[in-house]
Amino acid sequence: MERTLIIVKPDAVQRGLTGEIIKRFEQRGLKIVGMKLLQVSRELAEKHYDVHRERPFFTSLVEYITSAPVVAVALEGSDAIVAARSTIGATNPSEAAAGTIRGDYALEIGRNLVHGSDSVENGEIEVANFFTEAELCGGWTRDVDGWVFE
Ligand code: D4T
Repeated sequence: MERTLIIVKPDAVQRGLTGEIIKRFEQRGLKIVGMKLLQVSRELAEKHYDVHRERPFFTSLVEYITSAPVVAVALEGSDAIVAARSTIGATNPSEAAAGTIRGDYALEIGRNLVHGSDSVENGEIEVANFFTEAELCGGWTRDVDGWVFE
């Protein structure tokens, strides 16, 4: 099973889209193993977006993610990384397919509503950056798992 970190970003929380976004991952079959509302600190934001530190949009990216509360969700599932990213849609919402979260609810890259980890390795790292082990319910058995996972 893979793990991915989903961040329901400040614009999504402000627009009242939190439930709609989480619903889409849930109905896809991904299992919630951690979830919390938090205000991202500058330190955590810079760590999360460290790979973009030298990019021209880094400052606005950090300001955006720290501007209001977010909902962090740790999801588990077979191919969770690819599955979550296809549900999210292309990074630039203007190129995101209709039916994806960004394609249905967003227009601009700097207000793209949701984050999903981009690799198995980053999924593990990002979940650990946002959750302590005690905050995760890693081992819970979901009764429908046999009807979602083969
Ligand atoms: P996140 O990380 O937010 O889920 O987005 P993606 O995984 O889809 O895209 P990314 O890492 O390439 O970009 C991170 C973040 O930076 C913003 N961004 C990106 C931006 O404002 N301008 C840009 O030109 C790019 C490439 C959007 C997402």
